[in-house]
Amino acid sequence: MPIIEPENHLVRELRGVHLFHSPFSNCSQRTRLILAEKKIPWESHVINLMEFEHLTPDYQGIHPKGVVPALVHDGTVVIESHDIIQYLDDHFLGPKLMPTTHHEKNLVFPWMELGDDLQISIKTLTYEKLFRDKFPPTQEKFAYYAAHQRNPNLVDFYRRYLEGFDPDDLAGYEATVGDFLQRIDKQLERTVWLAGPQISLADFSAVVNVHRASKLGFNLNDYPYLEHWYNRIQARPSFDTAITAYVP
Ligand SMILES: N[C@@H](CCC(=O)N[C@@H](CS)C(=O)NCC(=O)O)C(=O)O
Repeated sequence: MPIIEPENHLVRELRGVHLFHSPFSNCSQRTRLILAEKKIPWESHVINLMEFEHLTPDYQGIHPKGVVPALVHDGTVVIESHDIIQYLDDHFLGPKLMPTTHHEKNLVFPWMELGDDLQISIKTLTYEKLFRDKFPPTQEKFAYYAAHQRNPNLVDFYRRYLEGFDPDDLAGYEATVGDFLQRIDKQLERTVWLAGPQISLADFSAVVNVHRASKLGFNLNDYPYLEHWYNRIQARPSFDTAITAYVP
């Protein structure tokens, strides 16, 4: 569980639950969903990624990888959205979203791993299809990004955004997201929720990527079991609180 020692010592003074997050970020949405499901009171620190607010020394001193989200709970800093949601489930009252037996947990973990693996596909398609026109990359923005982002992988990503992504890579990412949707649909033909009869962290982990896939133009009607499941999750109050209230 990535509990980290922040360089920015000021966050150690924070009491209660604080989330450093971005409205449209799928990883942030995942953590906000769990906060809402468990009805945990929290303080919001919005980080505007397009204004490069995650590149400030203050924020990079909280999250050493220079991304959102980051959770601070009574001065303890937790990073990585899947670790944050497990931390929240472990440390707070409310519905238990991680099952307790070893066997059941092993049905949840693969969905979270899949979510981590999917991130590069989701991110690249998002930048290409949703951001390129709205937030076009420029040489100046890249220079600023490269000078302030400590994470070399992200600098390389931004360079590829500026120069244009490889069309073969984009096709591969489209296929990967399609496979992900297919895999969810197949699972939901057999079980009510992704990891069995109870809703769990697996569902909340995956739904943010399904939501993004719909915005990226994937046709969810092609996946009937998935679509029914997505409708059920969208009908929960947490979906509005954590997702549509930020970006309709
Ligand atoms: N594995 C991380 C991924 C976090 C991540 O990629 N965050 C994105 C937003 S969804 C970000 O902050 N990107 C900033 C950038 O690429 O400059 C997690 O699950 O928390």
